[in-house]
Amino acid sequence: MNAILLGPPGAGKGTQAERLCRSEALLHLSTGDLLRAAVAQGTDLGREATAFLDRGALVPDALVLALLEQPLAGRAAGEGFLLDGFPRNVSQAKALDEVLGEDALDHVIHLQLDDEEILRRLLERGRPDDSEEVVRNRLVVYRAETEPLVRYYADRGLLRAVDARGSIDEVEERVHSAIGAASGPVRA
Ligand code: B4P
Repeated sequence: MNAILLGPPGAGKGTQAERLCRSEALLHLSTGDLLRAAVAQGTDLGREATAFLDRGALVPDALVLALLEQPLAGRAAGEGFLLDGFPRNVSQAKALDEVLGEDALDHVIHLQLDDEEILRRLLERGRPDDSEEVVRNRLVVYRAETEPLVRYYADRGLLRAVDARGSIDEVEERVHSAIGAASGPVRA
């Protein structure tokens, strides 16, 4: 299975991706995590990305695509993947189609959450890019740049809408129902 997790900042993409990749044995590719790792390692790419992350802007497409190139090419034969936080705009989606071919995706899971709950969750998390001002900018960027992907993938019959309110376990159950996963959530 190859899938994308789409949704506003703080909807729980990273949280749900971790669980889904465990239960379905998928390769987890989070562009947010890859960018933060590049920043922490002080690579040239990380230094370039810092200013964008700090103000909640999208990092330029070329940098994000460069980060994904190796992990996507290096995946084991037949290994499914979950893209978490990528694509973030239509141009990234088109680049992905070019790299993988248009039939590569099985599901685009769309986590839906209102702005009030997003702010509550992110202010509680408190990552450096989770200040109220930066989160509000990330939301503006999401509506303008990322939300058009909902139509992009709905038109291709790939969109699976998931209500992201409620507990992490409840959302996980909904994700599994939305994709018709045979295995269901893994419980410790
Ligand atoms: P991301 O790393 O993708 O992060 P995010 O959208 O803020 O969070 P996510 O939805 O994963 O929420 P999480 O599970 O952590 O992006 C960060 C930045 O990187 C972007 O602003 C951008 O600058 C850059 N970037 C990333 N990808 C890019 C791309 N492709 N192109 C350009 N730029 C890119 O959950 C949030 C919090 O809520 C956590 O504390 C979690 O514990 C909590 N939570 C989750 N589910 C919950 C639930 N059901 N109930 C209560 N709390 C919950």
